[in-house]
Amino acid sequence: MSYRLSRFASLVLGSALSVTTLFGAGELDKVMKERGLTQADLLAAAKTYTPSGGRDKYIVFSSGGQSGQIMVYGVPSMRILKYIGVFTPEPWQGWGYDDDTKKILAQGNIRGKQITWGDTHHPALSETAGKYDGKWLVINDKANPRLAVIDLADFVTKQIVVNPVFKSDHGGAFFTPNSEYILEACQYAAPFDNNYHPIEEYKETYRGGVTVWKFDHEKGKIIPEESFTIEMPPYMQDLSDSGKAASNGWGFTNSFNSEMYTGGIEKGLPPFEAGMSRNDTDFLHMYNWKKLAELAKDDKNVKIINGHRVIPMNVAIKNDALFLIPEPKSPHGVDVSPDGKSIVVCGKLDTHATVYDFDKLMKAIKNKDYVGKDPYGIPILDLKKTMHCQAELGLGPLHNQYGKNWKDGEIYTSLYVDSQVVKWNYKTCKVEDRQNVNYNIGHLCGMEGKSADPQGDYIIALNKLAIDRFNEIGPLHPQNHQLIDIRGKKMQLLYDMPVPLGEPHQAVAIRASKLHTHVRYKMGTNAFTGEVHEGKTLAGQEKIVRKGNHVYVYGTVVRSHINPERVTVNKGDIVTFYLTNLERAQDETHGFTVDNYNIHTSLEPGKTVAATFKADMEGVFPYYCTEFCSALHLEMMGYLMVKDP
Ligand code: CUK
Ligand code: CUA
Repeated sequence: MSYRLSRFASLVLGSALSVTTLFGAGELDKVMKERGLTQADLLAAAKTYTPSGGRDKYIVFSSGGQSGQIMVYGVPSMRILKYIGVFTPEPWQGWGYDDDTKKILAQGNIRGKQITWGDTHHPALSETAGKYDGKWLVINDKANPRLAVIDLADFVTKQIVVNPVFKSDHGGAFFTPNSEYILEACQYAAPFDNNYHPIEEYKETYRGGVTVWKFDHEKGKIIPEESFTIEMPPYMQDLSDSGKAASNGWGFTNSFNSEMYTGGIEKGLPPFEAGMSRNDTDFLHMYNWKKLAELAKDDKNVKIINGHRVIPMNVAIKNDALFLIPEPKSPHGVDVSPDGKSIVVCGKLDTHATVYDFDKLMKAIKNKDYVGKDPYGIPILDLKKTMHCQAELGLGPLHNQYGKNWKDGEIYTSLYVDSQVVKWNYKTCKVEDRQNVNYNIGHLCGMEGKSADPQGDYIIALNKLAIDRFNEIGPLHPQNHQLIDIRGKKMQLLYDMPVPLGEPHQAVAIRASKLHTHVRYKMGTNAFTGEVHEGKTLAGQEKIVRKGNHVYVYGTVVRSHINPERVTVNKGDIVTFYLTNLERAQDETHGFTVDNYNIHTSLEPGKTVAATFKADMEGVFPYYCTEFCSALHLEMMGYLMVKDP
């Protein structure tokens, strides 16, 4: 081993011991040679490698895109820890295969129709004074406009709500600074009612908007009855952010298609992408959700559509609660600074990021300093007078995250077309560093990088394409999340993580120390409601009860048996298995299935579940525990016998 290398390795290992004593002569050198590793690789490895039993500093919640789920991983190890079943059935967790989870999934039915997939985009962590409090996680489904609430005490989805007026969403979920509300912006404009309206009546009958969902921060429940939607023009609303600190009370949502173009490629008209991007600017929407929430309580300020309160544009305008500001061509991300004073918008067809000054926005509003009104009468503020500066970043700027030195202007922006992360200063609008990523980055994820308390340390590039980064696995490639060290003056790329679960759009990271999860449930808990389960059964209470043609099995599971072990029913009976896991030991989960009946449950210690099905097939059906829980796991079984009476 060369002198330089062993010196370097001692540095990396933080030890004065010579590397030769640690590894035997030349061991490290040999491995490096064999694997073609450079010294930079070694340093990156030392920064990410987590020895067995080690923990990560941060936990990341990433959207699962088309999987309709959420992926959880640790930083800096980039080890995947869990997929959380959200909008899509997830068999391991029994999500969608037992009664209790089916009930939650059914909350997401749209007009009575069951939807078994979702397109998750933007996870959001609940906040207290703009800082992540580690209690709740909310995510949107763009395809079927819904929000889901995940309880961070057990990483389980507890509620799904359907947007009553939108036909798609995108700019959500975003918590207001004390989690009073969750903002969810529309994407593709459509009629708010459920009727047919010809596209020729686009300007009159199609609408965009932002739904302001009331959130019970204590209970972690969205309260639809106390929620409302702000009607907006049929510009395609896009990403949003909630104001905080200085700008608390305001929401910001950008848009594309201020042209209100309606397509028609089949008729020889320009395609959507051409018609929608003619204007040099689109509109940043700025709305006072706090004021509108008060107004929405009064019946005379709202119209009811699909049983939901909608504040018409004219009411918002009259109350000085809705404004537009021009923003560069087809913007995507809008990201409010930790102090709420700067609003950074990226125009994805423009090379610039635009920094708006909240004080200037307020001044323009106060002085009624409008450059005009849009066709719906919404006042338009002056871009030049409300802007702080514009930074020329490169091609395809999309999203922003703030660094630890945000007070001095530290910010990071993703460039989709240039495949770069740019470090720049939003106070001076000067570029400071660039890091190439592989390839075509969408969002980027800082460590609490959009809260009031950015931690710095890392940026994760959520790349849309992986191309040549991993082993070949067929035409459908994984996505590539790249971990970047931002602690130094120059960014350093540390690690590529393949993501094999749909396209993650946005991810949010929280300090692991802020999460306080249960190890087990209180005995007999329905994990999805947090209440005592109706089927709670303790040791010695096991029984089989018949009520008419409905057979209820009150059972227990504990290493290494299921009690009861034989259940005999008549063909055509309805069967409900109530099962309680009596274990108190950490990680002693049992699973349960009845073969051929499409039933599966996960029974973490203390949990009770119900699984109901119609015994419509005659025969003998083994049931068994699906988790290898003990040396006698295979013996943890029983028989369901279905006879023709
Ligand atoms: S995103 Cu949803 S289109 Cu840039 Cu927030 Cu990927
Ligand atoms: Cu319980 Cu296997």
